[in-house]
Amino acid sequence: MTPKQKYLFDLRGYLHLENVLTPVELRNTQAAIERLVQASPDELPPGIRRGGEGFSNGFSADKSLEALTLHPTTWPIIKELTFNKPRFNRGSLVVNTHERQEMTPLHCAGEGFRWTRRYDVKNDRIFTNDIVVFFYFTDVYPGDGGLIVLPGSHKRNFKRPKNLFFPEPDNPEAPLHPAIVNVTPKAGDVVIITEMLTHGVLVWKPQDRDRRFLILRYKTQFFQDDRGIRELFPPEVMERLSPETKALAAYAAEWEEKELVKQDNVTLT
Ligand SMILES: O=C(O)CCC(=O)C(=O)O
Ligand SMILES: [Fe+2]
Repeated sequence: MTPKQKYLFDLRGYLHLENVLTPVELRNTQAAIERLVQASPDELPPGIRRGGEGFSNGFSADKSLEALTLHPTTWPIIKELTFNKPRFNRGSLVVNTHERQEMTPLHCAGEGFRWTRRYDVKNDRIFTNDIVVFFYFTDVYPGDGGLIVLPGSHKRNFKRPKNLFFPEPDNPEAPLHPAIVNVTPKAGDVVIITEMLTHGVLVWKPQDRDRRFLILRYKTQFFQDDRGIRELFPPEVMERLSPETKALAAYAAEWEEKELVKQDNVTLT
């Protein structure tokens, strides 16, 4: 990470990177997503299901999307934040429309009884074991809705008082609390957060445009949650992943170093 990125990520808990995708990457990914959106349920690639507002395992629908798990701009950052021990563990594609009328309340990792999610700075280096990378394929403008974050909250030390930020939870017109930021990425931009950051989602207001983005989640390679170390993706999905993506998604012990992390530019084979 550049000194500026490091400073801002540590200060705020997220980074908004502009114009990460090249015009060709953007065209190919947008076309792949449009094909998914137009597909009938039996035309979806095996292991991908439409549900709620998107497609589970949508990252595996096309190589242009799968390649984003190791994108040359985000990959070095993921390696740095995990101390070179990354594991990709989920990749859903979201198509967020005005039809969904309720907001996603503010939430974050580490708020409950679990102490397994971390954000630390050691020896001038940031460590976090729960990273979310959002690749955007459509534009978000101020007032549209979408992702909101509470900058700095990844370093909170106290429980968030109930209703502090949304005293009128049912009023979508209520002004945002001044501590909350609505992130407005454009197509081709990337937002990286530590899941320790308090965030939520405002109702999507435009009726003529939707919000399309990929959610790529990364943990440390030795992180154990409910799903433990077993396979993260259905066999039909695993089958079509490139060896590099499989390596990225593989469990490994804390002392091991994946071959993959020695490279900054990984091409899917
Ligand atoms: O819809 C969004 O922008 C954020 C979704 C979310 O909260 C998450 O993926 O952790
Ligand atoms: Fe979230």
